[in-house]
Amino acid sequence: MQTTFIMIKPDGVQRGLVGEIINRFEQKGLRLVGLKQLIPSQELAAAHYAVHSERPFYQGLIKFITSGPVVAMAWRGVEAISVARNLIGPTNGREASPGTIRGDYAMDIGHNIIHGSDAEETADFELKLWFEEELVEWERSAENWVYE
Ligand code: IDP
Ligand code: MG
Repeated sequence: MQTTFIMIKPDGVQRGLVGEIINRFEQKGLRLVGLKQLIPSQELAAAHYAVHSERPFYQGLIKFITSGPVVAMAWRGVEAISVARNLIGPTNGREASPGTIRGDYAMDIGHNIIHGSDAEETADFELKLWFEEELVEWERSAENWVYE
């Protein structure tokens, strides 16, 4: 089992895609173990995107992520990190395949609706950063039907 950090970015919230996106993760069979809406502070956004701090798009990215509410989530399942990345699709919405979240809803590389952790170490770091210890431990009864 892995837990991955997923964030619906301000464009996804403003465009009314919160329910649609949660639905996709839920119906896939992942278990929701953390959920909150917040307007990220400068500090939180900077910590989250620290790896990109030298990139030319960094200032614009921080401005975008702090511009309004995001929906932060934690989803758990077998290989949840790669499963979620596959649901999300590649960074550039124009290149993402239909059927993926970015492929279906995004036309831009920056405004691309959603974030998902890319590895176990980044998932651990991001979950701690956004949720500290607030994740919810529970068993999803449907998992007996999701997994053999
Ligand atoms: P990812 O979200 O698919 O993992 P990363 O390369 O980690 O993509 O970049 C983090 C975020 O930074 C992207 O989701 C996107 O919002 C933004 N970003 C990445 N590359 C560009 C760019 O070339 N121009 C503008 N924004 C970008
Ligand atoms: Mg990334």
